[in-house]
Amino acid sequence: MRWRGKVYSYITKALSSGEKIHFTLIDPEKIRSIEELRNILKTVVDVGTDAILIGGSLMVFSDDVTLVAKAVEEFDKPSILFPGNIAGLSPYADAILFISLLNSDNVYYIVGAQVVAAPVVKRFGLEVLPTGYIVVGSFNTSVSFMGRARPIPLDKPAIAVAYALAAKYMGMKFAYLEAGSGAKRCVPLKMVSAVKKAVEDMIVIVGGGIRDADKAISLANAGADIIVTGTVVEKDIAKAVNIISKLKHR
Ligand code: 1GP
Repeated sequence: MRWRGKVYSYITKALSSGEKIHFTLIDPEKIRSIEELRNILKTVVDVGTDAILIGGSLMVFSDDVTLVAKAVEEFDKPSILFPGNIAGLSPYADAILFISLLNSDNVYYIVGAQVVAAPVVKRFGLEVLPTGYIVVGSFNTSVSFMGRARPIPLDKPAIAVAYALAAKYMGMKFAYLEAGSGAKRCVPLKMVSAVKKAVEDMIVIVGGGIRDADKAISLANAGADIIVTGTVVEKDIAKAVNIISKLKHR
């Protein structure tokens, strides 16, 4: 928990020096053993990932989140909660992406879960990173299904811009364009560039379906400030290493 209160400035400092940021997403449901988790963390930290996101849409229990957050403490990188629901909270993380799923059809995912979580977040003392979460592309992803999202069509960047601007005007610091974990198609470059151009100093996070370094770099060049990869870390760690190292040494 050494990073508490320092995560936002760590991110903005890196961005203002021209770096792009990489977050490694660890889904507690996918962890097979603590040794494997430590190996993954060591590999991604050594190659330059900037922080570890912890979360998932299904089967997440706070004890599992705590296990991952405690493992991250062995490395000098922040742990950031990325909760799909209130069971994704843990007092052992540094910060939380306090997300509102803006294009959900269900008020629970826009503000209901957040109201339940807020006093707990305060009690835990987590650093809060206010985030407008915008689901893009397919209905056939876990985040779309579980979050009752009405995903933004891939060819409608103006709608993503409208959501991201609304998030900015409501005071959120981050806009997360999410294609969904394991998505067949990631967020289109045109959508990323339109959103970044509109929101300017707001931090744009892009994730979902990013499986190779070329795609990660194109997204960063289009305006993504932070690139998130999860599935590739679980399925092909060598590819994840390639993505991180190329992104950090563009
Ligand atoms: C999902 O954006 C993240 O929330 C990561 O997606 O698992 O497809 O890398 P992937």
